[in-house]
Amino acid sequence: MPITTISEKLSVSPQPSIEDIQSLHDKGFKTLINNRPDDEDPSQPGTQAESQEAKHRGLSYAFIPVTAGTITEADIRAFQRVVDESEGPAFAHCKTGTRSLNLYLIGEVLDGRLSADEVVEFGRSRGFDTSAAASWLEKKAARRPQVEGVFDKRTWSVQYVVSDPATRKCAIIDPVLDFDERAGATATINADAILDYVRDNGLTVEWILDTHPHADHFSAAQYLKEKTGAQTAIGERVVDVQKLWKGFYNWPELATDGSQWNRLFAHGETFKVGSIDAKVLFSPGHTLASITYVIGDAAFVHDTLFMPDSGTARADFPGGDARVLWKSIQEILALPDDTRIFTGHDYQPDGRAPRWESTVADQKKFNPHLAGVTEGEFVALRTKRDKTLPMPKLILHALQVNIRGGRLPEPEANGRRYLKFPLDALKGAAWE
Ligand SMILES: N[C@@H](CCC(=O)N[C@@H](CS)C(=O)NCC(=O)O)C(=O)O
Ligand SMILES: [Fe+2]
Repeated sequence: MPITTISEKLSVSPQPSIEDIQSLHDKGFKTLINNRPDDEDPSQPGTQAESQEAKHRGLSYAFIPVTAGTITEADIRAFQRVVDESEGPAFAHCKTGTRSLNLYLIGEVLDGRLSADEVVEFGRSRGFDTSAAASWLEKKAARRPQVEGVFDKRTWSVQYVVSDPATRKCAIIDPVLDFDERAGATATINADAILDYVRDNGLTVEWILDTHPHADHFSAAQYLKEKTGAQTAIGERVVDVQKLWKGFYNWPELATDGSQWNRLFAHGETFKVGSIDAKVLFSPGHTLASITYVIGDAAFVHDTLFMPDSGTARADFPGGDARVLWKSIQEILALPDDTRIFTGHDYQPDGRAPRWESTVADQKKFNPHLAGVTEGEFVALRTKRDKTLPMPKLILHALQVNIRGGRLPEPEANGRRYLKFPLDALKGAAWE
């Protein structure tokens, strides 16, 4: 049994026999890791026999079976955890040792201790063909969209251009159409800056995505659709928000079938941004229709989680619900720990510069609304805080535009557009 020492904590080897396993303890190993699925060939001992023998010899045992083409990040993290937690050197094997070494190498690159270019040579110099680890890392890099955040300081909103480096196709998420409520003036400063970025980077816009009908700014989806011809989309439950606000605005003529968008996404639906896979999670609680877009390794969570130093979104708008928001957040936090989380607002606590990117791991560890907090505590703190928050200053302006996909009201006979406000419709809202 040729054993190759990889590090102080890890050696790899081809399939050991039961007698070989008996000798591991004397060789100073503390843990046996089996990376080989059972039944690959009839002569292998299999996990039950290996585990029994390991325990008999006082070794810890871990079964993390993988095949070359189906290694997941969870496998890599599980492998790392076992090696880390081993009280001394760990001994890992598959059929030849290559898969075990690949798991190690991918983990080293993901954690920045090794560069992806060094993976093949690392294996070759030790007698292994580790090209499968290199291609795993290449594929992962291709799944990683480039994300450009554009901060709108008037509404503390973050708009995104998410692009696929391979095809140069992109999606725009939650674009803002500028509005000054004092002058009743609209402008396309933010949307035009986004279009400049798209042009300067040679991108083609495939999608204009909204995470929910925003209550604090107009959506620039319609304007950008006219400029780019891209498809607009939002969560399918937007129809419930339309029905709710149709009543508030007393607009019998409003179509409440979501026909104002090109596509309505349901929970679990998938689509592509260029060659990158994207998936939709239904994330209600802040609104009835909120969704999260998971594009490659990046999740656009908009008003669920804010930055870890800022907590979470409010849940007191019509159709909001703190308990439902908690559930949606738990689903987001169940994504892999290194998923990049991009929030939709940053209210710049203590005047710090705006920030919008975190990770699932950061959120779990540092977000004061989540770390060590139970569902009951979350609901209590969210409800208490929401009682103190006045309505966003543009809620009544924004929803009449956003439930129509970012379309301004039609002009009247004089060519001018007018907004309409229900008085005393939002009961119980805090006054500033
Ligand atoms: N002062 C802002 C408030 C905006 C607001 O209510 N933002 C929502 C997201 S649309 C939120 O969750 N705020 C959380 C908080 O302020 O704690 C405005 O008037 O626009
Ligand atoms: Fe919002």
